[in-house]
Amino acid sequence: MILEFVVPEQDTIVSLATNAGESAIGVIRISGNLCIKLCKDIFKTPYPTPRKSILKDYVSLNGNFIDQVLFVYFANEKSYTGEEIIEIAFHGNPLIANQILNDLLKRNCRLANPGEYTKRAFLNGKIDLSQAESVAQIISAKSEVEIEIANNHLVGNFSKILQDIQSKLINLQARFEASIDFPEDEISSQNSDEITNIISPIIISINDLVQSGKISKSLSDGIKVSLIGPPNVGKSSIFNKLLHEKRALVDSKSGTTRDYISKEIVVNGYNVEFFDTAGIRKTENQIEALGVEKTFEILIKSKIILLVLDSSLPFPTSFFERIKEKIKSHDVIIIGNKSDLKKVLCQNLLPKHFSYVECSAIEQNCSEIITNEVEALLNHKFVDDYTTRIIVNKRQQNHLKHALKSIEEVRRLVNDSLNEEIILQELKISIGEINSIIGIKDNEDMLTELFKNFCIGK
Ligand SMILES: Nc1nc2c(ncn2[C@@H]2O[C@H](COP(=O)(O)OP(=O)(O)OP(=O)(O)O)[C@@H](O)[C@H]2O)c(=O)[nH]1
Ligand SMILES: [Mg+2]
Repeated sequence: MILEFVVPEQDTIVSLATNAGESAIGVIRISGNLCIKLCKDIFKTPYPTPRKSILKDYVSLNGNFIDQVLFVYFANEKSYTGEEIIEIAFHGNPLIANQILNDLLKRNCRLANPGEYTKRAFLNGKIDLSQAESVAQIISAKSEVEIEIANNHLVGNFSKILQDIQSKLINLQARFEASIDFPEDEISSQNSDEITNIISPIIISINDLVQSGKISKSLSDGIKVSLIGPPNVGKSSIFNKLLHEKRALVDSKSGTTRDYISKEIVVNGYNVEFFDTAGIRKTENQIEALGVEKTFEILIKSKIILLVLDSSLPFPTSFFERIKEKIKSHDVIIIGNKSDLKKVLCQNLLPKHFSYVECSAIEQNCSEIITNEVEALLNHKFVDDYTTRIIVNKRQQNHLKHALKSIEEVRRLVNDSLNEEIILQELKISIGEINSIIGIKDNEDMLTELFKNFCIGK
């Protein structure tokens, strides 16, 4: 492990921890070694019991009563930042917040920078860097699944995997160093098999983590799910049912929808953007033809396609001919709509590898039937494969990719029984990359870049 020497942060920082605006209660948080003095000077409580709310008048330095507040003191060994903390809950008026903040600045505190509390928690060894990042992810998450994943990182499940990889790599490093220092311990071909057996599972687990990075963007941006099908099959009717509002125009004439429309909704924790599109058919109408072109643009961008068919009509052969190449690499759910009418559609003609559900857009349970299918597919696609629910962000993914490259190189060099010094060099690169995810404390530029995206007060 790399030994770090960290200079403790000296300033006592202060900021509003809640939103700046009218609210029932506002909270100001102070972190640093002035806290005990502030308890004594402001609240006449020189020995506050940690983690206990105390009701006091907040009286400013120049003797003015500002507000009746509740304050809580946290001792440094049991606080978020690893320093002494005071949280002051006041009546949620922005004017009161300003008065208290100004008074604290006069008492030698300074305003906190974005993410500075979490940065201090990291520097004081309360959390590692990947956990610090998960704090920001929890706050900015757009879907419940993201919150669940970020919480999983915060409790250290991701860190545990990294530490496990790290300790295996460090053991290997020690072996190679020994064999360089004591050539009689040279890595034999028998040893080389053993080393390959250690490295291969590491490669698999890093590769899994790298792959998980691909989905973090989809989860935060919203997952595009489009309703595609021939005209008049009920795409717009289903779209309205999914949204629980009459958003799209519905008509018995074919070719009603021209421009696509979309709306984001939360489907069982996932942030999903549904698209209603123009029905696909050959048409002389120029506007409708342009609409069909747009449908194909949306189709390409979609993660999931809800292929809507009218189950009361025969299998639409020419429609399938036209789209089969285009949907080949997509996740598709075929929806046999209009199940309230007599079924004519021959299910045997449908591609077997897509799932198929029937529903009726004029019945109540339509939305539930479809969202259950979508959720099952999303769970399978995004979460089930990552049973540990660990999904890496872009920064972590980059370090993992570099680590992977070096470890694969180590495996190749070991198999070819090449020079141990070169192997050791590659091994050290991979250890350095893993270290950068957990966090090296002396890289100020990297820390500044990472914490600047946090909100103030966190
Ligand atoms: N019986 C029955 N009629 C339906 C159902 N879903 C839609 N319809 C009717 O089918 C017609 C077409 O519905 P739309 O939702 O406009 O179909 P669409 O696929 O969006 O059509 P285009 O925009 O023209 O491509 C309307 O008259 C709807 O009322 C259903 O489940 N059962
Ligand atoms: Mg329509």
